Amino acid sequence: MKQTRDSIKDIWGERTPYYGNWPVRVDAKVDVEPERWVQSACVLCSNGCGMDIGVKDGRIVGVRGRATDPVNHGRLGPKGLHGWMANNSRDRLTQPMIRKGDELVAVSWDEAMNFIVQKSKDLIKEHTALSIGFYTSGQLFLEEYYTLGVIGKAGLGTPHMDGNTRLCTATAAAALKESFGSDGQPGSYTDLDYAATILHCGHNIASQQTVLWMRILDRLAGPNPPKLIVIDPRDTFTAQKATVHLAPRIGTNMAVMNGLLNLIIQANAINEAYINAHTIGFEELKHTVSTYTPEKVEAISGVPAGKLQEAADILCKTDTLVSTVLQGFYQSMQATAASVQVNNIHLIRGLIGRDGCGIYQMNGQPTAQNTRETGADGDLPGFRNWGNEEHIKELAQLWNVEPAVIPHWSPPTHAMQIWRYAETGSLKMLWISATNPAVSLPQLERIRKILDQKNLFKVVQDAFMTETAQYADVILPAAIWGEKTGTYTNVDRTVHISHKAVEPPGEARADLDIFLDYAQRMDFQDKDGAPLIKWRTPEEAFEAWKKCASGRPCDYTGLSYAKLSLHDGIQWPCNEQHPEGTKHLYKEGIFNTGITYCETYGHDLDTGAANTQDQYKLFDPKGKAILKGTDYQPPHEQPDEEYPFMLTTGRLVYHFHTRTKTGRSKELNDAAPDAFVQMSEADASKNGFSEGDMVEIISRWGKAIQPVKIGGVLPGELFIPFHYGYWDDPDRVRAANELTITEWDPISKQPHFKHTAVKVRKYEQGILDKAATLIKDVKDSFNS
Ligand SMILES: Nc1nc2c(c(=O)[nH]1)N[C@H]1C(S)=C(S)[C@@H](COP(=O)(O)OP(=O)(O)OC[C@H]3O[C@@H](n4cnc5c(=O)[nH]c(N)nc54)[C@H](O)[C@@H]3O)O[C@H]1N2
Ligand SMILES: Nc1nc2c(c(=O)[nH]1)N[C@H]1C(S)=C(S)[C@@H](COP(=O)(O)OP(=O)(O)OC[C@H]3O[C@@H](n4cnc5c(=O)[nH]c(N)nc54)[C@H](O)[C@@H]3O)O[C@H]1N2
Ligand code: SF4
Ligand SMILES: [Mo]
Repeated sequence: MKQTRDSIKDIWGERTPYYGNWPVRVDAKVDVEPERWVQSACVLCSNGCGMDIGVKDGRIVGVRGRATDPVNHGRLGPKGLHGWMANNSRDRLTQPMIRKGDELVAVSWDEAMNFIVQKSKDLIKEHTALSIGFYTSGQLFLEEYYTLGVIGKAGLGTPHMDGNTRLCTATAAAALKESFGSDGQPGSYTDLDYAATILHCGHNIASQQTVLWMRILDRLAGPNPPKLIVIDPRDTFTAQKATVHLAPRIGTNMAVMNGLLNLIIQANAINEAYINAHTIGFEELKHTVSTYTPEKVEAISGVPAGKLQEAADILCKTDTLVSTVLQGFYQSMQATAASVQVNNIHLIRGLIGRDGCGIYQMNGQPTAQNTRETGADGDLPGFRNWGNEEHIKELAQLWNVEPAVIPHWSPPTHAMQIWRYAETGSLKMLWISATNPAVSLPQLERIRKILDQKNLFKVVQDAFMTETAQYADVILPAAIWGEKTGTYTNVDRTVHISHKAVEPPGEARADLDIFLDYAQRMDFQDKDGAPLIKWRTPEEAFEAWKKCASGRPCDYTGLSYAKLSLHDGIQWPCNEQHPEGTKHLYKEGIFNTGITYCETYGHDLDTGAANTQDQYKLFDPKGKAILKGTDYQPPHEQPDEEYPFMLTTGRLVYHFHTRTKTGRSKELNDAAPDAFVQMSEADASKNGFSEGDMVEIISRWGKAIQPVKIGGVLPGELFIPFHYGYWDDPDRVRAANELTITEWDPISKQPHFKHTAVKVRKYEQGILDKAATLIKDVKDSFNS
């Protein structure tokens, strides 16, 4: 076995200190010497590191970073280096299955697809297409999402389509739309090469984007190192490197952000010329934040007034700034409102649209950007505005259908509402692709009940027998990364192509082929009676998408499979004006907020009430950015006498989500074999808990049993990683989401995974039933 380093022990590898030009370091791990290398990019987080897949005898045998790729300059992290092992796992799904009685029985593709088609037709006849919903992913390829989007919007005409991106980066999209008029990250990763200050908001980048963190570590080790501000209640790897670490109480981000903005404005560190020329709403914002003195912020958040001042001083003086925002903001109270305040810092200081100034309303999943661009999350493709009739007409023309077919009479149904419709019975068919809601949605007891309903027809399209697949009426075995060709876009808008390297196992098929097959069997037609979907291959799908994206912010018209295969990643918009792609959006200070171009007319930050086109007319920003603020609101569920702790949940460096991939790599799994509950030393000693003691954690929504891990969190707070479900340990109730609350942000509709009030007591064997409702027969799959 050859590897350039043991990335389990040495997560980030050796330093290559720099300022300006990040040196190359090629990381690799191969089991045996490959016969050939196939161009690809990693799919285990939104960083999108360029990598080659090593192939021998028709099997994946390793990976190496691509030295020339602008995203990673050859580097790979532990997940990237080890995650491919899952492809070769012997427990892959290899045949379609249909539930017959209590059994899932292997059937042919014909039988499975005909069954789904018959069911769809029956439902449409009896209940209209509004009885059919789709819950997809941030992990398919662009071509697959676009095809699915067209099926939903122009084939069936159902508004019930969303992705797990709702749990992930709905707030990224919402925050960008509220400030700049459309989705699309303003900056470029190269900003990190020059930035004097880096601000991480609720983002443990050291663990969750290890390669981007290597870039920052290399800057910290080089000349002119940046100052780092980290806002996270826990003492994370990221926080440990901070110049200033602000550790607010869980759920109090808004107060901290208002406090920072207030100090910047009070110090007159604002760029008045920029504000006047390129923004609207400054006076209101100033008024809103004016009462957030450091003392008030300290009272709300626990962040010492002096620390807030220290952070503000850095933000006042810096002439370049890169900010990243992620789940500590997106999955917490006032998610969109707080994330928008990060945009506001950049706008009022004029730190946007040039080298060294980037805002990352971060993505998490590798292809979440494409879910949003193509409309597979329910939005309209090409960042079009569902409230703008002209945008609907454009799509209708492109697809050659009547505008009325495209569901746009109300906002698209968000995932949490789709699950609610399934619960109440108006949704009768749910097609779940590339996501595992039986572990990743909040309040799992409720989700299991919904999935268990006999009158909900469930199609599950996955590569493994997940906790969710156990409930399926039909299982469709999917080919995954490495086994199919397609493109995807990372968080700094860099588009990569990933070529098929090996055949999928058994009869597993690419998601694109499955969706195309469904469209053909359903006989979806355009106005002229021709097939609605006119493409058969990934490349043809990409070409069709280019037409849809043309002239929109995410313009792909200058890209092609040939170009992407010749080059490394290229940043959209890439078109005639920008044939080599675009580093920075909004260079001239002109934003996508014009009334005919914008993706949204905006929302009230408190209630989430949406503006109509007429309301927008009253303040049409005509290309200026929108500064919006509001007051702090506490989380609805506060710790009290009965539930004295605030629980938060999140990730570990070695695992990806519900571990369907990383749990099948022996190295990654050995590095983090089980869940735990993290607790402060003070609380452990007060309650008489020692390291490793099994405790029962109880919320109003469910319970879980975990070993105690002491240190790293504030007193009164707990943390549980959410990766661990039941496929490899059906005997202990351990999923973090047994405990989480069902509520969401009023604008982005992203659930609040980051705060639930809980109590903890010593676990005594026998108090709890085993996870009886759960998986019974997935025992021997692990590490095979
Ligand atoms: N290793 C690994 N990497 C991943 C993933 C993975 O599963 N594993 N998943 C990918 C995906 S899809 C995503 S979305 C990203 C997520 O990446 P992150 O957002 O970095 O991950 P989380 O651990 O969910 O949350 C980040 C931090 O939020 C903090 N937090 C909790 N509550 C609050 C609060 O009230 N305020 C503030 N300021 N912070 C709070 C937590 O302490 C935690 O350290 O990671 C991506 N990368
Ligand atoms: N408590 C708590 N819950 C959370 C979070 C949290 O921080 N705390 N974070 C949330 C976030 S940000 C996210 S992104 C979600 C993630 O939650 P999920 O989406 O449920 O997590 P994954 O395990 O990534 O599930 C992806 C599934 O797709 C399958 N798959 C992979 N590639 C392919 C493919 O090419 N085709 C098909 N058909 N299937 C494929 C995998 O086998 C896997 O079963 O969890 C959310 N839930
Ligand atoms: S940082 Fe993300 S994309 Fe890069 S190797 Fe790690 S998991 Fe893969
Ligand atoms: Mo995510």
